[in-house]
Amino acid sequence: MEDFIIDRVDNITLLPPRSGPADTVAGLLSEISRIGTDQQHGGYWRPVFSTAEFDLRAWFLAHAAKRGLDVTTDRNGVIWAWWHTPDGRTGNAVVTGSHLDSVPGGGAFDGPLGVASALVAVDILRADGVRPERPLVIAVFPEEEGSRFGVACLGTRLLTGAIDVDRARTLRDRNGDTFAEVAARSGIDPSRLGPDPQMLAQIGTFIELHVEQGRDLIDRKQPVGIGSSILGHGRWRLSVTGQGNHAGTTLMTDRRDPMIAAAGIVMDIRDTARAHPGARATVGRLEPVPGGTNVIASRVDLWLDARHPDDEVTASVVTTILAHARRISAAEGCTVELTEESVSRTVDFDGALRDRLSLLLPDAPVQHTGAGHDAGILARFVPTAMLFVRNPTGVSHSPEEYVDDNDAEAGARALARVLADLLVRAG
Ligand code: HGY
Ligand code: MN
Ligand code: MN
Repeated sequence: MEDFIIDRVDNITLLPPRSGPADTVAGLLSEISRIGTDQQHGGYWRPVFSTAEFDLRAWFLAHAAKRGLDVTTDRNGVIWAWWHTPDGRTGNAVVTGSHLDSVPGGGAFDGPLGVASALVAVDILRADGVRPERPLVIAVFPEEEGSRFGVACLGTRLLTGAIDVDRARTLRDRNGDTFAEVAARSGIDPSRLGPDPQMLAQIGTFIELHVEQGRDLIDRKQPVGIGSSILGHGRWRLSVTGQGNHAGTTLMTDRRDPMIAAAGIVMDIRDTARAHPGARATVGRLEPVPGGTNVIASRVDLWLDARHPDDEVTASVVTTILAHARRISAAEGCTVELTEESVSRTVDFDGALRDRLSLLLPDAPVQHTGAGHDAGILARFVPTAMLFVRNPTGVSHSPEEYVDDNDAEAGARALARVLADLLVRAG
């Protein structure tokens, strides 16, 4: 496994690890609570390879070092923090972890809860005298949200070969910078991006703990749940093209306004999703070009997020939306193009592993999730499971996302329980 350390920590203030009493999940999260606050939207904005995410990487590196974990950052920017076995074997590792990047206006827990809980779980295992017979690795995966470069779980897709590397290199952020350019500025050699079969082969089991996204555990009066499946989901860009013009000199009868067509398409997306039971479709991002107050847009880009348990239905929803979008656009003298940006098929987690977790955590309900996760990508390659921690609001991708301190600690204890079983029992 080739690796290198991103040596950018020198120009980032390393948060001194807390000395004194054992870390708690709530305490770790409070340490990073000031990093990457989103002044514009509230909540957090921690795009991959931004200063905020680098500060979070530095925070994690400091806590991994404090625990004597052997840390490497690989060719794709994934951080691997190893608790080696006494004989230093590397295969059949138990890996846990999550992501530190966020959506714009994101909550405090989506991603960081899994990373902080992994650090505390290591502390619990050590305090309990667990002597791992398999390596334990905490992983931090970059660009899980896909909120900078548009592809969800970009880090785990690169690791596993689930994305064409040339396509990954040419993905652009909102400034027009490519992933290759930003990676190079971040100390990553773009020519080395891509699958890491040696590292993937070392992963025996992956367990991701994550804040619950949606309302379930609060109603079932349980602090922790076990994942059964991830809803298939995808992202498509619709580009509606019309005639840019002057807002004051263009009569209403002389317009080919893509904003009007886009408005009709957004409403139709809602109606089409409603017509497919179980489907979810969202337009959370819409960008007029050029975006002037006194300018009729020449083009409007809007992004569709569509999801359904049955991948065929998701495809049918998108096909229907495109057919309607073409009709709506034509009625406004406009045209529309659809571009697929990121698709993740529905994933069922490993049944035997899920059942093993249910035996270890008999009170934990088994629940599906409508949110995507790196666990969804890795599940195709290694036995994978998820733990969810109660979110009383059920709200996520918003500052209202919440986990109370006691549940956060309960999550870390549940994770430690699962890891202890996996670390000392083969398989
Ligand atoms: O979009 C999702 O489902 C996940 O939060 N990345
Ligand atoms: Mn997440
Ligand atoms: Mn998320």
